[in-house]
Amino acid sequence: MSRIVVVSNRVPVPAGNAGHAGGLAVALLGLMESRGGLWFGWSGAVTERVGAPGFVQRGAVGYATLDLTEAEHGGYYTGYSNGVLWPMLHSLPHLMSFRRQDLDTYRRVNRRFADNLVPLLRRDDLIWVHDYHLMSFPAALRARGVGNPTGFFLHVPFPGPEAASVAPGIRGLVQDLLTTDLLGFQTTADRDNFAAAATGFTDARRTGDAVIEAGGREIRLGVFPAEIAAQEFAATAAAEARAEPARLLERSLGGQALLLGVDRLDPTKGLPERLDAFRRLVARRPARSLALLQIAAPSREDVAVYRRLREELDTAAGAINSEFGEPDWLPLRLLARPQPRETLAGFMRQARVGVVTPLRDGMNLVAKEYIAAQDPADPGVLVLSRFAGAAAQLGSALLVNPHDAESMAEALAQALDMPLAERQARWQVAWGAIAGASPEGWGESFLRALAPEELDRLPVAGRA
Ligand code: ADQ
Repeated sequence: MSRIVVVSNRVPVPAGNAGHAGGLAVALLGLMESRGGLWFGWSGAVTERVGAPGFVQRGAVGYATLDLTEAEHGGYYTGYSNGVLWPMLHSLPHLMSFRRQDLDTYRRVNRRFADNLVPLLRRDDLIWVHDYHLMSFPAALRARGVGNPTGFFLHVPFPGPEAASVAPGIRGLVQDLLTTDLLGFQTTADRDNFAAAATGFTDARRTGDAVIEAGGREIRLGVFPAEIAAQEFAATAAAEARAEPARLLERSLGGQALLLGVDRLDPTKGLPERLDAFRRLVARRPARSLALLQIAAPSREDVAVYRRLREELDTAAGAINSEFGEPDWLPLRLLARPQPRETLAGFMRQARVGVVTPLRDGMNLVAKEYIAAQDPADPGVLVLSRFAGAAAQLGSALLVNPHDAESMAEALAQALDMPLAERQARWQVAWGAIAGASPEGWGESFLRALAPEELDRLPVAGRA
């Protein structure tokens, strides 16, 4: 049976046997453990000495990781991946900051990763590359003679060709991706945008909904929406709603309706726009009737845009509280700290409204987590950006345009006032869309598409 080789920028090396990583990482791990696998990528460390990959074996899974030098980290990770590709792929070109040498470093690091993976490969490995940090990696493997089935999954959106073309270097990277066998996307829109870019930027031809022909080869395109462990998350939420953090939160609310936002502190998540909508909502509702808890975990703090966003949010939050607060009540609680996943599940179950309003998002797993966390007898309402990939599956949420603060405020009010029967009906539809899915099922469907001949040999989701 083929071994799975996962390649991603960060590698969730378990700290010990009891160590665990979050979400999709855990799911992929489950798949790899059942067949044996290798996980390859950056260690997370920045050093001046770059040598052979470090290697750790945990059960059937081996982790091979490389350190980055300071210059590589600055050019490949902070510079081109997060300073150019991330904003472009999320259609926020004004946040791009391009330096020619960063693109060179990006390509060089992708090649160095390939140089270090090649000696570890076996003839029948299935190679699965993840995300925008590694767009030239598949071509680097091919250039080194690797002919194994190779798939690539993009976790973030892909914009239309004109929007994509603003990122210097993107044409070459699209070309590089056409050396794979399978390209996976979160939504059909992302798939179609990529296909348009591929046919526009290169000699490739789209010969079917799910096929591109380039260089005399066929590259398959697939849509694989990322999933959560919905049943498990629902059980956690039900248990955690009775635990200490949720009880303390409830007591502090004293009957106010809770609105909840949970995000990484990132310009794509639409946080200033969300606070603007919330300010308009607060202005219209009686004092002490509601509270927004916005949890925004800092990320990429070495990128200037992210530091400025933090300041902007702090200022906006202060302004809302100083304008509308009372001696005994503040409408907004902004926490720039991550919270344990279980605690978040309990908070989500308590929240009357889940506010998930990114400007753009590949999927947004928080939207799915919020649905999974609800009490079916008395569910809250999800207010969801129509520009999150999740909107394709969760159409029964209140869908909003995050650029329209006024209508977002109206949607928040509608959510707060929604009668029980409508809340239940909307929630049932949303739950129906995610209840049977799992991250394991997601991983399996990608691997089955990559290697159809192994169809019967892959484990089936839900079966032990
Ligand atoms: P992310 O942009 O990181 O992922 P998302 O899918 O929303 O975004 O969340 C990932 C996980 O982090 C969720 O399980 C969430 O609960 C957790 N999380 C978020 N904020 C947190 C906080 N403040 N404290 C603690 N935990 C928090 C990328 C893409 C997404 C895509 C995923 C998976 O950008 O669009 O859904 O990959 O493919």
